Parts: sequence; C-alpha cells; structure tokens
Amino acid sequence: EGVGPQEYTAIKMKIVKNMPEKIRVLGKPAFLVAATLRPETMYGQTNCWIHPSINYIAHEAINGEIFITTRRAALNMAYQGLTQNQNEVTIVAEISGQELIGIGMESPLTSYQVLYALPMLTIKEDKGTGIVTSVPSDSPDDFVALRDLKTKQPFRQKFGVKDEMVLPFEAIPIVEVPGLGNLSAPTICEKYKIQSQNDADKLKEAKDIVYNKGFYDGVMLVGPHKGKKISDIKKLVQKELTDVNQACIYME
Ligand code: A2H
Repeated sequence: EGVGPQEYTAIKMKIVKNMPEKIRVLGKPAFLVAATLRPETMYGQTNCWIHPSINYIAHEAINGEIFITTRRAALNMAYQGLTQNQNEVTIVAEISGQELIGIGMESPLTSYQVLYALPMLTIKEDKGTGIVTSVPSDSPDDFVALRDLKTKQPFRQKFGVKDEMVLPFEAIPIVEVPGLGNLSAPTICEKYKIQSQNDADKLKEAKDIVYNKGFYDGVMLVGPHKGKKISDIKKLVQKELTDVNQACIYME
C-alpha cells in the first residue's frame, strides 16, 4: 500500500431481493459494487460485507444502471468513466449500511444463486467501495466474520440478519494451497486457534500466510482455469468478468 495506484476488480452484484424502497422506485437495475484484489475467488463467494454505520450512496452509473458505493468511491469512478456523466457523481439516494443489510443479490461465478449483504465492523470507509466480497474458503477475515454471525444469535439480531441469510452458507473449496489444503482460511484459523474477529494480531499473521501462499502457490480447483496457478489466471478472470459486464476495473 502507498506505493502507487492499486487496481481492483469492481464486482457488480445485482439486487434481486429485499430491494430498499428508495432504490426500487428508481426503476433501474441496481448493484452493490464490491472491490476485490482476487477476482478468481468469486467462485467461492458466500455473501458480501457492509459496514452498518458507513453512509453509502446510490448513483447513476454507465449504461443506465445504479451503483451503490461509498461517496468517495463514486467520485473516483466519475474520473474513470464509470458514471453516467463524465467527471460527475449524480446521487439518486443516500443509504446507510444498516439499510443495506439483508439485501439479496446475484453475484458472478459463485454457486449460490442468491447471497446476502451482512455486517462486518472492520470495513474501512477509505478503501475500495466500502463493500467487500466474502470468500470464507480463502480469506481468514471472511471466514471468522461469517462464523461469528453463525454462532452468535444476538449478533444477528442486533443487525436484523435473518437466519436464512447466514446459516445455509458454507465455505466452498475453490483453491488448493500446498500445506493448507482446499479450505486454506478455515484450516489456518483452526491452526492458530482464532476465536473471533477481535483476535486482530493472530488474524493478521494468518492472513499474511494465506494470502501469500494462496496467490503465489495456489492452484484453481474449479471453472475453466482448473489446474492453473492463481497468479497466472487472476487477470484472465478479471477480463472474463469485464467482457460480460459483470465487473469493471477500478483504481485508487
Ligand atoms: B479481497 P488492500 Cl479471498 N475494508 O477480496 C476492508 N477490506 C477491504 C475493503 C474495505 N473497504 N475493500 C476491500 N477489502 C478487502 C477477496 C480476497 C481478498 C481474498 C483473499 C485476499 C484478499 C475476498 N474478500 O485481499 O488493502 C478485499 O478482500 C488480500 C489483501 O487494498 C480486497 O481483496 O490490499 C482486499 O481487502 C484489498 O486490500
């Protein structure tokens, strides 16, 4: 970080359930847009993460679509040709993270037909779009946050998360990592005895290992790039998604 521009894949997740009224009345296709460095992990997505107390906006994107992101990300998008009016953000609704929780979406590549926006308290407002794809098989942060929601009913209740938005969703094996198997994040969290998302130090260590090994030594287990190394296919998957308008390139 801090060494120049970072290129993300902005994943378009189409709202198909529990659309907030102020978005529905716009009568346009609307998307939660998540920024990821690992587009090939979309095969294992189980949900997306929202910060309940961040304020998001719905804005006019290219092709008559509505994107939901932070205001900051929308402004960056405006200078990258991703908004309807060049260099301009046209806000059509302001919406709190809490209001986004429980929205149901269709997302590219994953085997779950509909997945849900769920709360994560460690999301940063000043990174990406403020919306994060959740891949518990390959991200310790995602695995632990999903497990916390599954095991702690009061946590679900506090944020209005229904059981059916969480309980049926399991990590999907998508990447084989030498020494860590095909569910590298759950495996390392077990090994380091990480109890919850508050175990920040242990989580950081676990992440450093899984992210590095996953990216440089990991091998894809599913999809058309099965058998190939992650570092060789990241760009290919990004292009496949942007070619069919399910993602955009987003820089910051
Ligand atoms: B990655 P970097 Cl499977 N707040 O996506 C907190 N985290 C955020 C965020 C925000 N506002 N925006 C994006 N991120 C996460 C997938 C993934 C990611 C996997 C493995 C590694 C990985 C699934 N979550 O990232 O600080 C997103 O999680 C390794 C770092 O810009 C995004 O990619 O380097 C990554 O952090 C961007 O982090």
